[in-house]
Amino acid sequence: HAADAYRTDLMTITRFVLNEQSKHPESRGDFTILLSHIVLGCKFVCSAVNKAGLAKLIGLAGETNVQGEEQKKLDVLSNDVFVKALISSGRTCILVSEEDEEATFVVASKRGRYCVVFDPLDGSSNIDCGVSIGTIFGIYMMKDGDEPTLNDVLQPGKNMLAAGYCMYGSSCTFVLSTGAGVNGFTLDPSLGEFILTHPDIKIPKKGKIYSVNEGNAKNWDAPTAKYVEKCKFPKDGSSSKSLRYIGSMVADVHRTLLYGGIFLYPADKKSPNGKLRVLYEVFPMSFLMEQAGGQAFTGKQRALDLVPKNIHERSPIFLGSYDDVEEVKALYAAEEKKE
Ligand code: P6P
Repeated sequence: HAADAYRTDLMTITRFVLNEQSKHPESRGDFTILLSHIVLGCKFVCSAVNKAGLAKLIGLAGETNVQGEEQKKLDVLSNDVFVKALISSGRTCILVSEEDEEATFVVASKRGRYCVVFDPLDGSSNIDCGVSIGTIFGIYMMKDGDEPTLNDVLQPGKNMLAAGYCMYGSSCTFVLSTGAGVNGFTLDPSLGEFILTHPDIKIPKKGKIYSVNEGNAKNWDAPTAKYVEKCKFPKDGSSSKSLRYIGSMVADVHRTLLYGGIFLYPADKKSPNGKLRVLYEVFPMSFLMEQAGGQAFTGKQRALDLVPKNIHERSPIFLGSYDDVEEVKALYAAEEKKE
């Protein structure tokens, strides 16, 4: 009867994080408070994105961001919301945003111990055509000492305490890891709560999909070219992989996480470090992939071992199913032997 239609053991993201917190009796709940502010930001952006077409938010804000791309109003709005929410949490000391050239150092009276790196609205060039976009974030604990410095955010990705993304698509999906696996939550707009819908996500060990912008093929290096060729014309008689490329990292990575396969944004002659940003695109997605049983490789090393030198640094990235990334690593290792 009707009552059965309502699940009563609602596991909201807040309850979930509180459960996690209870495993660390020493914690004072600062992380839970920080995360609740990130979740609030995502709920706001979700609502703004869903109304964008109606609210005429689409269109240029007139300025350009550090990437030289024209900022759309939703970019500006999302960045403002996250910066304000994170500062008001009273738990952060440094913020790095894709939209801001310089890091934000939180005023002492509002300062906490966490450093948050984020892309408030990744894939924003897709806003106007309704393709899924998302917020990507990573969280570090500041290093010892009292005064926060840039070194607190120029840490290798393996030092992150947590990472996640929120995808604004047909539904609003929040995927999070705090270092003990990956869990997915879906926003129930009638409750305004994120409900646990994808517990303990594990990426298939091997996938049937590869995801890359083939338009850059003429500029790829040999190992990448060989790998993509292998996806299309496998020598071992196996069937070729399907190509799925949305051009919005959160959407491409979310599909890879759930269905398996590999997402790659390799280096090319024009951009030797690829296109994606280390702190708030490569690291959070690599962190999630490892936590889900996959892996992430830069073409030279494990992505999470990379030590960034500046906050908007880029890196090539190959991430996804463990076995698929292993094949890329073998091709790069073989190339290295030749040199
Ligand atoms: P390309 C979107 O602009 C973005 O930053 C990522 O979300 C996406 O994966 C990538 O760039 C797409 O880049 O060069 O294939 O259009």
